[in-house]
Order: sequence, then structure tokens, then C-alpha cells
Amino acid sequence: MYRLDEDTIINEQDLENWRRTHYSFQINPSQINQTIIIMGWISSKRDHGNVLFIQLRDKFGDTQVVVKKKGNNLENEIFDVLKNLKEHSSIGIKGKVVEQKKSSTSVEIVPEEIKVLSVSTKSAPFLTQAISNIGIDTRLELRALDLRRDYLQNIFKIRFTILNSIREFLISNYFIEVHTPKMIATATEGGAALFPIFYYDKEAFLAQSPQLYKEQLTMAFENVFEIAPIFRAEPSRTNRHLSEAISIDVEKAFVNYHDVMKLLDELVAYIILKIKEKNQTELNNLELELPDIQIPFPRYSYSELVDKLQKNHKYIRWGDDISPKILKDIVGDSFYYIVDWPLSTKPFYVKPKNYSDIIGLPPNSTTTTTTTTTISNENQKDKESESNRIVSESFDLMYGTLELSSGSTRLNNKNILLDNMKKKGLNHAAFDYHLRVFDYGVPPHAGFGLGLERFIMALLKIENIRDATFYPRDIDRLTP
Ligand code: AMO
Repeated sequence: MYRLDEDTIINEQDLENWRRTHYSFQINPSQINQTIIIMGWISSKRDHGNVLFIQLRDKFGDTQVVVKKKGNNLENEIFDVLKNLKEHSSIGIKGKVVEQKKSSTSVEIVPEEIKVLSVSTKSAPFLTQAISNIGIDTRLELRALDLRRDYLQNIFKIRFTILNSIREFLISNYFIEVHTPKMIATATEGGAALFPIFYYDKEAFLAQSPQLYKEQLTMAFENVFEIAPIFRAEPSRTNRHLSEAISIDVEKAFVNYHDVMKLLDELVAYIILKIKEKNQTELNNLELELPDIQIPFPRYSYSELVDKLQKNHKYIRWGDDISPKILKDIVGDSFYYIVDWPLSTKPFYVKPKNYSDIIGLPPNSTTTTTTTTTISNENQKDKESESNRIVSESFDLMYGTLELSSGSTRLNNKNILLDNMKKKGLNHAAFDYHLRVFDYGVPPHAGFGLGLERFIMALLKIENIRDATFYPRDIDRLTP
């Protein structure tokens, strides 16, 4: 029982044997005069004195409910309850379908019985309909309510299409979906920081990526993909980093980085096609048009970009990571690749363009991989002559200044892998569990990791990556 004010008491009721007979999208003029049961929450109310219009929302949209104060006891009671219920309250309505030319479905519901299932006792701090100007932190504190808003509903419906189309595309290209451990023993991604955890009596980490496992699985299944969380202890507060993100990891045997770039081109094209096919309503609601893309996406070599950048940014040296900010000057707002990165900027499993290069790699010429800009050690870089610029078979897929994916051909020769690890200062023994499979014929392979939230951000022009995920995790947020 809820006392809404001095005079108004509303009783909450059990569901009992009430079950929805129709979702909003299933209601149409063919049911006129039928009695149906609808359920949902009040998304908006219009009070015209003796007539009340309620929009009852379910997972597919709104149904208009109209109730008049007529002097009949039952109708008056329903009128009073609905008039006093706040938006977001959950109710069930048993009522008659009647014609209403002005409503979008050409019908509306006149209630005969109502069940108040859960009373909203507070006014929502943000509206159901409008894109709120309220700060994202206020919204995140009540995320489940926030997710009811039209803006986010549209985004998450498209997200669902993206995930489905990725699965469709990869499965039709002979990939199998896998799952790899998320509690692991070693780092894989160089500079990206780890979350340590207690694993019984040992120190372990949350996986930064499924990298080593997806590589191993090419031995058994050739073409594998995983859609799962990756964990990155990101100390910075940005609009494009999460501490827990969803990565679409793809790995394929008997190919190199050119082949998987082609696969990624085709994957992106397929996703865009599917969104256009399935989510036109959501795109219209968001007032968005997806880009008309042409594949293959342009490919710029790292060296070429550095040469261009150096014209305006004298401090940039070959071997530095490229900051997205400075890329702004030379790239448009679309998809492109940066290929052939310095080996020193990439993790240990990435293949150099020439095997012979790595054998002659000077000691300490490597820097750890970072996902942010590193202004390199000037002295070290000064010493780096053009002749020992070691290039890797690698790529980043970008959208404007946003990195969406990284990929590469991987080292599959154990000796060279060991050598590269040594140059990167990694302890072989810690990776024994991984290295031992290289004694048994690991096929040549290549792959990539595509950040789901980053991809959604780029396609749907979302300003803050937090709105591309349900419950974001960042340096300041572990709840809800
Ligand atoms: P990388 O570290 O570049 O590569 O990650 C791949 C992609 O994952 C996304 N991503 C993130 N998204 C949001 N918040 C983060 N903190 C975050 N970190 C990464 C980005 C990025 O491009 N193992 C390799 C992939 C491979 O070579 O297969 C890897 O993890 O979109």
C-alpha cells in the first residue's frame, strides 16, 4: 500500500494469473472490440480534466490508453488510480481495443480493469522522452531508468543488430565462436595496465585480451572468434576508454594481416548493411544516416603519416605512437587503416615484416606498447637510424581520430618469438604455458580485436563511450 499524499492511497497488487496477451506492436485495428491485456510502465500522461491519456510502454513501444471520468464507479476508480500514478509506475491493463484514427496504431485501449504492479514513488530525475541535458553521472546512478530513455533504447537496439550481424558474418565465413579464460597468469598487451586479482594463493590478472588463447585455438579450429569483456586498468578519465570493454576478437589460420584487413573491411560493410536493413526506425529516431562506405578502406603506412605529421609537429619521431589529436589535421571523419607500425610500438606476438630484421634488432630498441601517446626518449630515438626502422605486419583501423581495432600477422616461429620476447624484456618462463604449443606446428595466423563500444561510438556519433555500454566501468565507477 502506498500513501502518495494525505488523501491518496494506492495498493500494489500481485500479478496472479494476469499475463500480457499483446505487445504494443501486435495491437492493430483487427482487434477492435476485443478485450486484451497489456503490461508495461507509464511513459507519459496527458490530463485533460475529465479525460486522461496514458502512454503505456513495453519493450517495443507505446500503446495509448484513454480513460474518461464518467460517473460510473468502476471507471472513476480506474481514472483516479491512473491520475495519481507517477510516470514509470508498472501496471497491467485489461481493456477494450477501440478505434482511434489519431493514434499512430489507429487504435487505443479503454481500460476495464487495472492492476497496479509497482508504484513509482519518486519523480524521475530525467525524462523518458527527451535526450536529457543532465550530466552522465546522474544518469548512470540510475542506469536502469536511464536505459528506458528513447535515445539509449535506439542505441542498444542497434548494438544488438551489430552483435548478431558479426556472428552471422563470421559463422558464414567458417569461424567458430570460442570462450577463453578471463582470469589469467600473464600480461599480453604490453603497456595496457592489468587488474591484479587473488586466485586462491596466487596473484593473477583479469585478461587484457584473449590474445594468446585465440592464437592457440587456431591450432585446433583454424578460424575462431570471441565476443567478450577485456579488462584494462585505464588511469585516465576520457570519453573513449573503459576499464571493462567488449572486444570482438578474430583469429584466422594460414593467412596474414592483409587477409584479415580484407575480412575486417567486409565485416564492417556487412554490419552497416544490416543496420540499414533492420534499424531504419532507430536511425530515423536518432536522426542519423550511416556513412556510405567503400571497401577496401584506405591504408596509410605509419611512415607516410609520420612524414606528413612532421611538417606541422616537428617533435614527432619515427617510433612514437601517433596521438589521435594530431591526426585530426590529416584525416577525415571516416574509416581508414594505419598499417606497418614500428615493431617497437606493438606487443611481442606481432610479426616483423622481415624475419631477418628481428634477429638484428639492437638491444633495448623496443618500447612498451601504449594505447596513448608516448613522446619517446629523444636520445634513444636520435640514435635510431633509418636502417634499423623495424616495421611490423600490423594495422589499426581508425574512424577519424578514434582507434577501433588493432590487428597483425602473428609470430608463429618459436625461436623468433623467444627472441622478440627477450628484446622486450619479457620473462620466458612466465609464458611457458603458451610457448610450449609452438613445439607442435602452430600455423601461420593473423587476427584483430575490434572494440565494440568504440565501433558503436563511431557509427552512431556517440560522444561518450559510456553510452555505448550498459553499466560502464571506469576509474571512478564500480557501481551500479
Ligand atoms: P588493442 O589493445 O589495440 O589490441 O585493443 C583492441 C581494441 O579494443 C578496444 N579497446 C578499448 N575500448 C575501450 N576502452 C578501452 N580501455 C580499450 N582498450 C582497447 C579498441 C582497440 O582498438 N590483442 C590485440 C588485438 C589483436 O591484435 O588481435 C589488442 O588487444 O577499440
